[in-house]
Amino acid sequence: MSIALRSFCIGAALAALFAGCSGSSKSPTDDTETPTAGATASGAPTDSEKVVNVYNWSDYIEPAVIADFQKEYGIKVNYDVFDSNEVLETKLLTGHTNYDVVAPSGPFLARQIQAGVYQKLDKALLPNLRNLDPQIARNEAQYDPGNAYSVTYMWITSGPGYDTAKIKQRMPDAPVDSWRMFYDPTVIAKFADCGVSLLDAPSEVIATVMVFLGKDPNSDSPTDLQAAEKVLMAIRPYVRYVHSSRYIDDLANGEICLALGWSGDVKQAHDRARDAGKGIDVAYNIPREGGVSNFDTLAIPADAPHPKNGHLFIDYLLRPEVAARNSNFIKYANGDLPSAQLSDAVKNDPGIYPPPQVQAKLHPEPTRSPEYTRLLTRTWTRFKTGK
Ligand code: SPD
Repeated sequence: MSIALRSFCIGAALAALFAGCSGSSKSPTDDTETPTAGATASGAPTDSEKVVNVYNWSDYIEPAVIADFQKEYGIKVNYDVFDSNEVLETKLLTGHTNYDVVAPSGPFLARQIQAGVYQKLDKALLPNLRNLDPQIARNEAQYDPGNAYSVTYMWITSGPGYDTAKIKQRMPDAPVDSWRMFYDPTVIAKFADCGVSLLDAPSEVIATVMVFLGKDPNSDSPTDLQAAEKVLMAIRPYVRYVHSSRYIDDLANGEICLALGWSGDVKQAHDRARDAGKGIDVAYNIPREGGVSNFDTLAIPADAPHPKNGHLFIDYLLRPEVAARNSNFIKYANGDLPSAQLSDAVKNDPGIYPPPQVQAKLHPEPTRSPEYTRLLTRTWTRFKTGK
């Protein structure tokens, strides 16, 4: 989709959101739900159509987990992926997505709940809620009070992902654990030739620029936003592209040497590079200045055609062994209490499960107001187009 068209869609969707599109356009499940026609061996109800439609972030599940759910329950999983909250939000606000389970990040979840996009979870259908880490659930409740509409799937940070050899070659004392890697023009300029990418996640990236500037990442001041835009425009000439999933393979293959990426995605790039055996080593750091953290959640749209199957799928993902398999594979911290099946390598990786002193320096990504979002969208378009 072109930037212009995407901006229009987001603008239209946000206009609907903040005009209160929740009312009549979001039909409750009652009028689309198929009658209960079955139950699992343990008695959990299923929908009559043996299908569940899932829309999740790309590179965010162990593929065999999907296959195993299908085998166990005889329910077919139609699995689509996205790599941007804005894309998910546009679809949800348009309605009739046909999805039963979606994975919005916390700040987006919060405003989508306000817009009436989701149905409350039926907690009786989610016995594996008992496995959730209560502290994580409390933290996520800032976006979903009472955890009424969502569960935490994974939680994440963002920071520099880099090819250790190429960075060292160009700058032996590179500040690899600092936002200066991106936002100091004299530093990023050194890596322009080997390729730098940034996430296409305006709200989160702006929050990281605020951290770099020593400003409040929650700031909704237009003056602060202008200061952040100035930083971004100054580094634009050194950024090869702005994209939220392409960098995984590009880092692994040596197509780029530095990416502002999400923790687990960079770790996956590390694994892919190792498996390719071409001698590329990819590393990830949470910047010492502090960073931005986020929750990706699982929720059920109000008009989901198979809400019982949706609950069953969410409950399955909350099983300790399934959550651990996913984290071991995708390298993100899950919302469960650490279980025996979580590998030591993942559990002890400070880039995946940051120690308390690092967590103390993480700022949860804020939920943006409509006014701020409009300004931010304009800033972001100027940044992406370089004009
Ligand atoms: N490949 C999975 C990436 C998940 C990223 N979640 C988005 C967080 C938004 N702040």
